[in-house]
Amino acid sequence: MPVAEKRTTLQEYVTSEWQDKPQTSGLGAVIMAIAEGSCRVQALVQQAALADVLGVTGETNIQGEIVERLDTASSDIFVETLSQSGHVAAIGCEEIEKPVIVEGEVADGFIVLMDPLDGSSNIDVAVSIGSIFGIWRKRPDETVNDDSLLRPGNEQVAAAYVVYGSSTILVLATKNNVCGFTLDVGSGKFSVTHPNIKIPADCLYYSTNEGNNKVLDEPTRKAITLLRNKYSQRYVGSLVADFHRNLLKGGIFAYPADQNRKDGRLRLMYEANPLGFVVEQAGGAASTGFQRILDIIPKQLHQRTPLILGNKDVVEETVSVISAG
Ligand code: P6P
Repeated sequence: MPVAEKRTTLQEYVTSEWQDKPQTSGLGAVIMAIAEGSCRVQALVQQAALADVLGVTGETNIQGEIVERLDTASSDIFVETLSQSGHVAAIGCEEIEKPVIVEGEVADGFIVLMDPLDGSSNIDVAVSIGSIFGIWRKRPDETVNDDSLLRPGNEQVAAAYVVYGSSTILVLATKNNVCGFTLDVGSGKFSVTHPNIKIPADCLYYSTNEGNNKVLDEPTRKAITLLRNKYSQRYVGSLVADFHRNLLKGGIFAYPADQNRKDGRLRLMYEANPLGFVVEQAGGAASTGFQRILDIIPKQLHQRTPLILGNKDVVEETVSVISAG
């Protein structure tokens, strides 16, 4: 019986990779806070699934209420673990209208923007969902206020997402390094399973809601047709699940602007920016169709954006068609 190799845990990874580097000291504590919160959210997501079975009597309000509670519960969990990390100065969250300013002096504080549970409406059909985090270092000597969170994605120092699927995987990106960790539910520890992630050279999939074709403008409709003619369609309807598959297998995700959503559907600060950071560090690209996502100067915490991200050559080709007018 082969002896299972000892995998590097997330704690060992952040300690060995970052502990003594000034530009990342403290960042490890933020990542471990995300990991701790993810363990707790994963347990809730499983419970909600079981609760859904209990709700089989058709009382959809039970599931509806549980799913709603799950969004709020996930938000509360991550606000708690991040605030207690001792290295987070402020938190922006899809579930919370205003920024959470963490009390007390935080020397080397980070600012975290998060979608604590994206795609939670998929829980009642047992589809993978996820949590998404963008991490910025607060400016030196800055007294953090609401405007401190409106930073362009190109100033992120790290980003992470967790996909709660057939396994629970945390993907962590820092400059030029993307690494995946899988949760051992028994021990509650994440260990390295996907070192040095790079998006494959060949694009296999395109992920878009084909039902929106009727409301796309002509150049965008043409761009989607080109994708349809070249790649296989894979669309879960859960951003993190679609993105994670495309990152590992090669693919492009597109939620462009349309007649009903002039600014797109997805959120800039805690969906597009973090995933745009991850995909760029893995060799891919992220665009609105007209502009690099990470270069957008944000105006509002919850502003939306069109989002096209994945294989760099395919994103660039898609953008050239969309922006040709
Ligand atoms: P549509 C889930 O609600 C979500 O915010 C993302 O996770 C997902 O990519 C998108 O919406 C799906 O939107 O319009 O295709 O249902």
